[in-house]
Amino acid sequence: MDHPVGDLSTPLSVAMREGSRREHEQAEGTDFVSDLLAGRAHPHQYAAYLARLRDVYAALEQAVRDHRDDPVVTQVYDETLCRLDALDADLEFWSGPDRSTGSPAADRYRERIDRARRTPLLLVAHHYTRYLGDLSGGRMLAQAMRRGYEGLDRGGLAFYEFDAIPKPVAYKRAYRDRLDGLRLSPSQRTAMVEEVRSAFRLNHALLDEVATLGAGCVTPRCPG
Ligand code: 1FH
Repeated sequence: MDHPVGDLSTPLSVAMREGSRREHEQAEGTDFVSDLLAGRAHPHQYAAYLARLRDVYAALEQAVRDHRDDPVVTQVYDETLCRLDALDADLEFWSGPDRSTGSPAADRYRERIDRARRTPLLLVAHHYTRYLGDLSGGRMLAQAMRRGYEGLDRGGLAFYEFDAIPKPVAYKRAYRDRLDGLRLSPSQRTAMVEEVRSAFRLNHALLDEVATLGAGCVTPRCPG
């Protein structure tokens, strides 16, 4: 069935998913993701990925917290989703204390999130893109990484563990229901879907940036 984004009879959650399907496929198909799924990405690359995510989540989680009383943001706000502590634990495992990023892709992503503070509705687009992704594909990624890398039974995958959310499928369903309960104008819906698409593209650019860091590195165990 076709679900035009501006059509008010299409549930918002469907418009967001369908409207970003292509961007999702493109982000999922990046070299870094294939390398990670195959256990080929260098651990330093994964550390660089985590460091970038740390920048992004620091901005996202602070923005959402600052706007948690906004009538729209309050619908998705959930402190148990917060990933900053998990990212710090994983960074410790993969890279030690060096957290410097100097990443143009992470900077652009952060700037976009900070811009959305002016229209808190759009913070929900960023919230949706990251956390529903972490509760979906993120778990598959963790499974593949457990097969592809040694020592992950001792840590390193905290980012994908949501202790307070034992049933991610039910959580995602309830989350989508809350999105669908929002009363948005057609232009707000369009803006929301566009922000989701843009969030996916920013993730894609971030993944591509990490992929370039692996160039010239033949084996996951190579030094440096
Ligand atoms: Fe995803 N994702 N995703 N995903 N994803 C699914 C749903 C969402 C992968 C598979 C799936 C990213 C990455 C990967 C979202 C965002 C992002 C579903 C459907 C699958 C199968 C689950 C369902 O039906 O409930 C795989 C595999 C990935 C890489 C290994 C990245 C790009 C996320 C964006 C930042 C979102 C928002 C959804 C929810 C859609 C909905 O509305 O239901 C990924 C790529 C992860 C690179 C890490 C690294």
